[in-house]
Amino acid sequence: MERTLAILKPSCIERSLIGEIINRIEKRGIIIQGMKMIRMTEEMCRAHYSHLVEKPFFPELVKQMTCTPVIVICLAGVEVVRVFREMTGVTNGRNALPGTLRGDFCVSGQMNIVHASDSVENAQAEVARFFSPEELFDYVPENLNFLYGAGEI
Ligand code: IDP
Ligand code: MG
Repeated sequence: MERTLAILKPSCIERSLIGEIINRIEKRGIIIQGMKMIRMTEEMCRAHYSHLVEKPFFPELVKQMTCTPVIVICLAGVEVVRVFREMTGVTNGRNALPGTLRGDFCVSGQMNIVHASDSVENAQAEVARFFSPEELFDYVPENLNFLYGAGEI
């Protein structure tokens, strides 16, 4: 099984969508192995969004990501990096397909409510950046045999 990182951004917190997003994650059958509320700092934004630090909008991005606490969630499942990324939808909520989190709950490229890791390599680094090993729970849900068929895991 893989792990990936979800962040419920300030635009999710402020719009009272925490329950909606977690509900969708649970209903899909994705396993939650860690979850907490934190306040991101500029330093954390620089590490998390290192590919964007030179962009003109980066100061605005820091402002957006630090204006309220966020909820970070470690998700687990077979191919969960791709599954959750596709479930999140493309960056700009106005282009995201209906049925995706961004396509159903936002209309912005900036206030796009959820972060999803974009590759297995980045997912591993992001989970390790936001969670210590003691904060992650590698438990086996009772319904695992109904989430996946024989040989899928
Ligand atoms: P992603 O969140 O879909 O992976 P990235 O390109 O990694 O997209 O960008 C990270 C975040 O930075 C986006 O989710 C969005 O909040 C913000 N962002 C991306 N492009 C722009 C832009 O052109 N203007 C302002 N904010 C942006
Ligand atoms: Mg990204």
